Amino acid sequence: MKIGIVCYPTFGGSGVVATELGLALSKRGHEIHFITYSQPVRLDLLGNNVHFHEVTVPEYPLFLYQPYELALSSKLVDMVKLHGIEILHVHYAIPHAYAAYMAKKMLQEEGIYVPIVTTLHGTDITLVGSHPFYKPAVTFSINKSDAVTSVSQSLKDDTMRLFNIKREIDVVPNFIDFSRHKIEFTDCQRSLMANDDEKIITHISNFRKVKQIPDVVKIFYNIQKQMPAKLMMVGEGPEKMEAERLCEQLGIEDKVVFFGNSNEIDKILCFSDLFLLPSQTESFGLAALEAMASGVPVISSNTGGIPEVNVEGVTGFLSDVNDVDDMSKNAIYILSDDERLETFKLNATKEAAKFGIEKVVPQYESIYLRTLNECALAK
Ligand code: GMT
Repeated sequence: MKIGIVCYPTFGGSGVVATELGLALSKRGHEIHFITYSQPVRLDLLGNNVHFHEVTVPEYPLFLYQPYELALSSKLVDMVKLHGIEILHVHYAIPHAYAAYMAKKMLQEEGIYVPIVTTLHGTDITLVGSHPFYKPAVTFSINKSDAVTSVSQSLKDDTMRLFNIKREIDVVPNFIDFSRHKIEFTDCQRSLMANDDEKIITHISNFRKVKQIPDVVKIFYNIQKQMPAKLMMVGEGPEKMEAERLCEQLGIEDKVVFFGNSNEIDKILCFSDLFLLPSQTESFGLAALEAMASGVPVISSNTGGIPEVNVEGVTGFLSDVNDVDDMSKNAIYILSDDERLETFKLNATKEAAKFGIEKVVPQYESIYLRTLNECALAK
């Protein structure tokens, strides 16, 4: 199949999922066209079957807001015509599903029929999409997609609850490509980051409010009172400066490393003992799954789709949002006994194996085929 993939090219989970899916599909012989405003951060393999088409938005001073949707839908029309793309898979409803629908309508005028598969990732539904300013357009775009998938059952339920949805939603979970996720070196270089007796706690996110960054710092503060420990804070975002300030206030700044965005997540997770994800809401928690795939147990909130990934008492523990005391207590419980920590690490690896990409890619392929068939019949 010739598949066009639209996504955010940034470090966010939806872009990562879209990129890894596209690369996996290309390895299975499909021709993949990424159409987005810059090369996706995890797209390092431009091969025969993988193409990247940049969407540029010409600046015009009349516009307070430059019209990205317009540029994207025009680019989609051009790329479908130029490369014979058969199906468009858009990740994150806003504004991708909306722009794809416009492209589809423009193409129809020329007798070209390209179905749209929309994957909902979370904040496009739970935080941003349900805002009254966006809701009618998001509802419309979901209902007009030819197939809709969500990354967890919880996100599907949220979508049904928050919007007037008149179509089926397939749940296709996020995944790990273990061939890309393997640790390619034997020495994790742990000694560069911490002494042997120190436990390494890690948090990776886009440092937005929804991630409850102050809770990450407070949980770590409680842990390091009980045992020698270091905190690795990976990512960039609006809450980062405040977190640095909080570390100083608590007098733990020499125990916390702020990495910024990193393409070396595997290396950081390789030397981590515990992962913290105390988010307010999280439709899936790809970062937690990536941690588990590296054998890192997870202390998280019990919100959204996280319970579909982190298994209570097996791969880690889940607490109510904001319950810093409970999360600290659970973290200390796991870390304070080396044998127990080892068991949680093994469990995390085992559980993550259930989310191997080889189980998920065929699900998307069959959704593409089903959609193409349905659309051919409806023509
Ligand atoms: O976590 C973020 O804020 C980034 C966001 C995104 O759209 O890139 O992540 C969402 O999609 C990920 C991939 O499907 C999910 O694993 C995250 O749970 C989800 N984030 C939220 O729901 C807050």
